[in-house]
Amino acid sequence: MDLPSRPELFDFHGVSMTHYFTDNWENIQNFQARPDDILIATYPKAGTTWVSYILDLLYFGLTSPEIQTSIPLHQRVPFLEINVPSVDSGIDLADNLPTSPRLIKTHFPVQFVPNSFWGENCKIVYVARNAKDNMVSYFHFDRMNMVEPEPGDWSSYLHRFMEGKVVFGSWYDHVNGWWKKKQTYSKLHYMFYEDLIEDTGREIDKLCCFLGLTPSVEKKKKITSGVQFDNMKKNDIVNHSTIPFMDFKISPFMRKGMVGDWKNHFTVTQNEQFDEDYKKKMRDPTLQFRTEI
Ligand code: PPS
Repeated sequence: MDLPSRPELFDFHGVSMTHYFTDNWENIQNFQARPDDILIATYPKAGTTWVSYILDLLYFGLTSPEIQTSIPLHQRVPFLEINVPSVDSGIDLADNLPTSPRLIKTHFPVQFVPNSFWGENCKIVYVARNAKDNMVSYFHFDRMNMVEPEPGDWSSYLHRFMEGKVVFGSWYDHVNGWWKKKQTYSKLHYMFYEDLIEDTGREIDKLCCFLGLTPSVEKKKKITSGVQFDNMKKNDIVNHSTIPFMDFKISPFMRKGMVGDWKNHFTVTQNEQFDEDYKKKMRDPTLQFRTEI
């Protein structure tokens, strides 16, 4: 199979994007959401797969265990805007999903979300991760994922990340844009990767409360254990090992799964520059991230 080539970044309605996520723009914008669809929205590398698997198990874990062990998660929770040769497009997968509800993933900044999700008043789960760990994870992902632009070296990557010159644009705009949306759209549950690490069970409880689910204690225990990093890492159905354009020899998808790995990457000077810039961009005191727990 011919592997897709690394794309160039370009400005798309004010957001850095690649053609793999914009080629299908018209179809994506015209996507017809259903009232019970659940959208999982994140900046890339914030914990999308983790929360997707939690929701997948909450809704379908007991009813269709055979599917849980045969169809990869990325096909059961389609990535709405992806359109890469030789794999099913997100739109096609979503349109053909037999499940109810449909769980759908997006990395779009809030202003790119197709109108029908708002019109149908769909539930949305947004996951955010602190900028430093998010960037480290994204850097390693861009090294191993052949449909991402070449990341270059760490130092140049760090500066491009700060300028929003990575796919799906500025982390700062993304997390703030969705946070602002939460103030006016009540069906949005905004959660943090660091909270999930700190207490997965507590965050699953909050999710269930938002979704109106009441799993048994037994089921909740099983899910909490199944979604721990080590279990997901060895689970081929969720660890992305079947995706042809990812090179796990360069870096695994389930890489470290921790808070604070940024300390192994940032120099003291880089950290100071980053913090200085962060203060200027993150002016809303109600949105706070933890870079260690
Ligand atoms: S993607 O490509 O945008 O969908 O990636 P995404 O799933 O959002 O993020 C991948 C990072 O999430 C980590 N991850 C987890 N951490 C802790 N526990 C669990 N269960 C878990 N599942 C996924 C994954 O390891 C990536 O982070 P890094 O820091 O690179 O390890």
